[in-house]
Amino acid sequence: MTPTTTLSVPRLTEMVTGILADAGLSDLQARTVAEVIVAGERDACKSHGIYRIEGCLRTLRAGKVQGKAEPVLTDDGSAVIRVDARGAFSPAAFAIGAPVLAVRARELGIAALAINSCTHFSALWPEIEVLTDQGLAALAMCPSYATVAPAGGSRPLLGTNPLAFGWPRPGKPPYVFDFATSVAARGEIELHRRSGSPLPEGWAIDGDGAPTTDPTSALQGAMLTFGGHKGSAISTMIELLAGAMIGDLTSPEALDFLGSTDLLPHHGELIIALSPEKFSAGRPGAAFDRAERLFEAIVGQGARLPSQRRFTARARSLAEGIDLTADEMAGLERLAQS
Ligand code: NDP
Ligand code: PYC
Repeated sequence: MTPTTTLSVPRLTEMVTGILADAGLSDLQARTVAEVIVAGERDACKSHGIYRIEGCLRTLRAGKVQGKAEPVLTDDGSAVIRVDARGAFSPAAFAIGAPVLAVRARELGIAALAINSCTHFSALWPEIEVLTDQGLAALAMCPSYATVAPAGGSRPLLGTNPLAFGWPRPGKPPYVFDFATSVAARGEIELHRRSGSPLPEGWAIDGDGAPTTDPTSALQGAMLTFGGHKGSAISTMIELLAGAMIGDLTSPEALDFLGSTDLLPHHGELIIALSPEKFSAGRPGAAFDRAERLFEAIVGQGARLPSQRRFTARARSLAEGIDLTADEMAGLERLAQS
């Protein structure tokens, strides 16, 4: 059995924050990036956990993310709030924009936060949960860089473009889904490459456009969209709304800007918050009750709700700590000493 080290959530957060701060991130950026990375480990979402630290540091050394930048909020009192990340990592920009987004959504019923010019590598569900914790429904989406072929195509063009949604459940963990619009996140392909395991069929094509289960060929070729033309269209919508519409880079433009998929992508993000209270004219109880009946019917068929696996992992991590393999622990210690 692989030996493991168990770290508490606060201890891992302290280690990751220290690594990022020592590498030159501002206090806000180090703390907010560490929080999303540790949330990934805590909730057993390894594709966006501690393995991402090295990518953050590579991108910082390449000068493609601004570790000391302070994101700037622009609020004209309308439903559209903007944060210019000024090249910082996205979690710092979200931390500055989210409180205003929540207030505005409660006032108007719906509001959107457009984040521009950020380096974005994280899972979206931590942001969604900030909003569902305040009784709001929410959608979040962003482009990435060109690594995914459109359905019927054979070359990278779209990003892995994640889409996340959350619905607040009074007294219960929220209903949240969060997925790449490619068959799997690129982080999953990289984890398969590192562990030497083949990909499931249908995830990717090689540089010649032929199906492949070899992670290295997949990383050099293109990933496929989930659900064929349906995922391809949703991914394109994300390019339009969270790229072109908010005046930021689409995935092919983000790859041109960066010149490499070895670094973390730079682009924007769109987050939309909706108030069930406002949409139901001050009587959200019926909407919440009907939502619960729907969830019960889903679970009643033996299905599970998205994020239940995460919430189970989270409860275990908070009670017992996070297990890291010997390799992962050695990697963290190396980064902490370098
Ligand atoms: P998964 O396919 O692992 O999971 C997608 C969603 O489906 C999750 O909410 C998951 O819940 C849920 N789910 C999985 N299996 C079931 C099931 N049997 N029944 C019901 N629900 C289920 O996610 P991806 O690999 O597509 O994406 C992983 C992460 O990568 C996401 O958090 C995404 O934001 C991130 N990402 C970020 C990008 C970026 O540019 N920043 C780009 C691409 C991806 P559960 O977690 O509980 O299993
Ligand atoms: O896993 O596809 C991915 C990804 C791209 C950027 C951040 N995560």
